[in-house]
Amino acid sequence: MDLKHIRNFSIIAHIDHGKSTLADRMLEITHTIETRKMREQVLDVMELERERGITIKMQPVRMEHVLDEQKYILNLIDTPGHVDFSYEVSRALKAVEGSILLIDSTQGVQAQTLTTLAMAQQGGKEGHKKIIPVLSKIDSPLARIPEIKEEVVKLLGCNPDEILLVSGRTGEGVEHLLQEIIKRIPAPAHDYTGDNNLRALVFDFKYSNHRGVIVFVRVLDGKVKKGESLIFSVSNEKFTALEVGTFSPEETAREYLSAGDIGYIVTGIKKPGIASVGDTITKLAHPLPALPGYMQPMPVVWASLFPENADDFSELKLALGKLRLSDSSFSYEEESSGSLGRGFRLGFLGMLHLEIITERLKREFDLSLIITTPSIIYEVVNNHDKREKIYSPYFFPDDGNIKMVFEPWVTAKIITPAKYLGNIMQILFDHEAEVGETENFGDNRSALSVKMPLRELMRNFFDELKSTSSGYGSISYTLAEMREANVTRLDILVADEAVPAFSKVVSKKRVEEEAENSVVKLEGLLPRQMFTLKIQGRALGRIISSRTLSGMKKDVTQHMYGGDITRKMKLREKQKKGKKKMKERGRVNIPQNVFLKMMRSGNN
Ligand SMILES: Nc1nc2c(ncn2[C@@H]2O[C@H](COP(=O)(O)OP(=O)(O)O)[C@@H](O)[C@H]2O)c(=O)[nH]1
Ligand SMILES: [Mg+2]
Repeated sequence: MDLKHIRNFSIIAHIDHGKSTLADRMLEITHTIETRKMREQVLDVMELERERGITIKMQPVRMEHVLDEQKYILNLIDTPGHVDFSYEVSRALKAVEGSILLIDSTQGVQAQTLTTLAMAQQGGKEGHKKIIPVLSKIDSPLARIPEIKEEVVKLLGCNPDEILLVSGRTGEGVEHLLQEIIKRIPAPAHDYTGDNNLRALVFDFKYSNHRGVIVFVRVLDGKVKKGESLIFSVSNEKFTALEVGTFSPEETAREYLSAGDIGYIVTGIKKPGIASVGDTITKLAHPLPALPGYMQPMPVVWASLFPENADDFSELKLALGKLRLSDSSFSYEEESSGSLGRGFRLGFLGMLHLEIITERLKREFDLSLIITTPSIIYEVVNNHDKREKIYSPYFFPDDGNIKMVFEPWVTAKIITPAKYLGNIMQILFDHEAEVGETENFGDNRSALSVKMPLRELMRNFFDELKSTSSGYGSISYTLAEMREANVTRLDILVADEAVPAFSKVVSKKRVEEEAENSVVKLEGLLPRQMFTLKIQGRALGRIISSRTLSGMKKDVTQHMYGGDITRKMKLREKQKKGKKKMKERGRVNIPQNVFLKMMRSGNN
């Protein structure tokens, strides 16, 4: 296809503003997906995405549309809206010439609207990334079209007539939007001509057991065909294109991909760590300079994973390698701890990201894992003036050996209806925030600029903001400077022994409350044991919270009615073994779901 007749664009927005639903209607109108195969948010293909009703991974899809008797190729990339997945958005933006900035006409501009817009405005070749403002959900009785239009005009400095109106639910305005995409978004341009001058930007990838790594590419220059010898510019790895194709949205093989296209290349590479997002693919016989890649994402929260059974270490390593091939935004590094053995320290882009990754490890790889309480990074200066980064609370030194501690702060923007400001100020105060400017933001809404410790943001701030603002407040944040912190390590003891996975670093001011919360939560989660045991919180050199979990005397087979005697024997055998293990290790066996539940904030 001639470059003139290709348009590449993404849909960006705050979470739940209707991106995936709008994409559904586009797929229908362009007959990309047969009506009988259509389902809601069809581009959310992952099981977890469908269960939670959110988009986690970006999803490209190729559509065809006719305008004035000319056929156009429209490559759309649907993106996630949650702040933890902004890295997906930033990568998608590099593969396209323009974006639809979708704003929910019942909600108005939200925090992530601003963040994604900022990303779209700074991205783009020669900075000519086009933004089309679109109001969504105009069918809703709650839509406030004139007011929200005004907000958008203020935000973009655009003409009100440039703002389009759509409903993903009824399909109203979608056909017109497709036409406007063709008119307003520039056709792709290229630097080199000639089929051999291939440059393809890797913006994502996935892994298939049979076909190895499948890279998602935006072809900038040249042409690529099945069977050709290619090379990754940065990792310098050679491979043969086993197949090339486009997304419909499932992979559909094609004869070739050429400049302007968005598609995939099957590499056959099975080793992890070779393909990376931001790398450039060129022809082996005709290498070209690499395209500017992507910035490494900055993890904000860390947690360590240990196999429950030490023999599973290599299996866990393999699993992480594979998972990394479908999510390039988490990092992992080997770590060992005296009592937990060998494991990995993982870096995540937020708590939701952490939850998704641990959930996927459990589901997709069936591993039994011990997961430590998530923590942010601290920099500790010890009594010998050595400055050290601490990722895991159980490595956080005792108070006696600390001279100073530093922790990351964030700059955040909160958008809320003005009537909730008072309550929000209260939780901001409670979370040690410094409140900066307040801007009036259209129809009785305010935008607050604040700074707060990342530690406090991670202490359930998102949920508290949601509940104090009846769901209307939204927040986006970026990491800022390191500042001195007044924190200490809190250990949780079970049967007089500290469980490293439950240690956390907390504000000294809140240590009692935190200890009590953890101890009570654990008391509620830990299954009763054969014997009475103590659950305690210890910090600043003393026990500050304590509960006793009474024991039970019970035959483990008691709950089975009659039944299979060999199963009963097995259970008794297991119980014996279990007891032996407890004695050996001198501690209580803690089931995996207890770690998972302790890890999550709140009381779920
Ligand atoms: N009334 C109405 N609801 C919509 C419309 N589009 C999406 N929704 C609803 O808004 C929610 C979020 O939609 P989704 O497409 O998943 O949003 P995304 O997070 O931006 O991808 C879902 O409950 C949709 O049913 C629309 O045009 N009208
Ligand atoms: Mg979505």
